[in-house]
Amino acid sequence: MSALPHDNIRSLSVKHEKPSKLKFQYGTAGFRTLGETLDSVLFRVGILAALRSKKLDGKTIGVMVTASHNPEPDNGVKLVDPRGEMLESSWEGHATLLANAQTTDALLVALDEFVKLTKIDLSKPSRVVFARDTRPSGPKLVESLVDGLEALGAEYRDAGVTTTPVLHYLVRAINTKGTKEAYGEDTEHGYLTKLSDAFKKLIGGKAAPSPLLIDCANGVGAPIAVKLCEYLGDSIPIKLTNTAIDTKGALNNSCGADFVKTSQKLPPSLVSVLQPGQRACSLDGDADRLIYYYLDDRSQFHMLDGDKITALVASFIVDLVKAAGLDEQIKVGVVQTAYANGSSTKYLSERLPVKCVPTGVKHLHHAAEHYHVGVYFEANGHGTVLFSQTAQDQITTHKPSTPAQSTALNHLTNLINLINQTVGDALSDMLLVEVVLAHKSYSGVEWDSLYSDLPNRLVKVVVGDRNAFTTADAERRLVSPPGLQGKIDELVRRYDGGRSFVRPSGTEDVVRVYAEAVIKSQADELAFRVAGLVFDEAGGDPTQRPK
Ligand code: G16
Repeated sequence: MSALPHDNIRSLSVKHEKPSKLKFQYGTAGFRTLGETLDSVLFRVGILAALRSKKLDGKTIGVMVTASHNPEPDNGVKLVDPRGEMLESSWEGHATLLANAQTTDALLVALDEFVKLTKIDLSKPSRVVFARDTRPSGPKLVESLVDGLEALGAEYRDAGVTTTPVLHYLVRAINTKGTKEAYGEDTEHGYLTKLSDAFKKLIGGKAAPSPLLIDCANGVGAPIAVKLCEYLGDSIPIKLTNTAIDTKGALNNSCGADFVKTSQKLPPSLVSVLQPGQRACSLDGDADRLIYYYLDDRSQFHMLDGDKITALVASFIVDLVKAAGLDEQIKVGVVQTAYANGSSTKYLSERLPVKCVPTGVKHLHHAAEHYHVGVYFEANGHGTVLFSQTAQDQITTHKPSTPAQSTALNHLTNLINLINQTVGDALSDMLLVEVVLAHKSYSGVEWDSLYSDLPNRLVKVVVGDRNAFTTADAERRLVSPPGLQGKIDELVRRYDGGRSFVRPSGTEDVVRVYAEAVIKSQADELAFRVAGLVFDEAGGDPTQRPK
């Protein structure tokens, strides 16, 4: 094929016309908005995925249909590159451009220009694997996606209803099949086997863990967690809750990782279920985020978020690397965002190199690749650990000189298999946390006491145009609107231990405000005062002013 099949694209594109007036944007996690408006976007993403595969010589590209932690009526779509990582950022702008071509004619012109600009050889094959979460709008959107794939004659595989991390795993497994970097069998069974086998080896010989309660956010994590429990057998007692994937309106509703992290409290459905001292965790709607928590003896809620997971996991890996006799060769580093609690950054920086990057797993992932072992978690519980090829080679070839070194090397090898290195994976991360807790004989209390979080508050501000807010210095400072950062600085100075920043969301049409201070009431006050500044600057409706 030396030119795009215009007739084919045209005949299918007319079934998927772009709604006039709507503007779409490929943001932090792909396109994300009300599911009922996304038909044309999915069709065009199908075409784009096929072209991405052609550009990469027929490698398999992933497409995930999900809106993750967002409310049930939302939906979204993101592309996954061949190694299971997020779409290369230079293609995000192209995706936005194609999604906004108003007519089929305009789309064809934009596609021709795009193929020319990016020098895509249209004679190459194209292969795509896709999946969706449990949202009611999913099946229809997948049909639109398939039309886009068929418009370009792509080969495709439907991975069905599964989690975002499983889809990322499949992409990597398909593309590495039969190579020395083979990632595992390219099926859900392969994924579950890989994780559960590694877990059983790591937990072997340790005291049986106490029961863990998992809040599945009434999302796609539920059916996959049910299957995972079968593979885990009696290696860990797990009780699943919020598994109602067929109940309308239940998804992410007063449950799930985002609810817990943002409201800093138990999902109401767990209040009469969770016992003091018992560990629990929440997944989000597509099971790529994880937040732990427990109630103390006085039934006080304690949250163990992405920062606490970083502290726990990074120190465990550092200790293993040392015990294996590889501490000269393998350096462990951490990546965070501005949302990381100030106490966590202090705790980690005293022990390891720490880098701060803008929000979005893609930024953290790329930064983590610069370490031998890179541990990254956003405070919202989205993250993983990357072992570079150099580190993996050191671990497999190092000759242990003592039994202790040999054990540590085995543990590191099993960790590499346990951790889904393609992207944040709530279920894999949950198993990782359980391994560390078992090895350290920690309950939630000991884990929590690694450092004390500074009180903090996150506030959303609805503004007319979130793109009027631009940032620098890993989102820690506002560049525009001009003058606003100065006013924020002035406010922050009045609060003991005060810190605050403002950034436009990449997944919702809002501006986010984060604040922390030594005292909870002060963190709340600072957040609302900064939110007020943002609101006034954006000229919002006075009745909607954040209070
Ligand atoms: C997505 C991204 C995360 C990001 C989150 C919130 O998460 O993958 O990296 O932290 O959105 O982003 P924002 O503040 O820009 O809206 P998920 O779990 O929704 O895919």
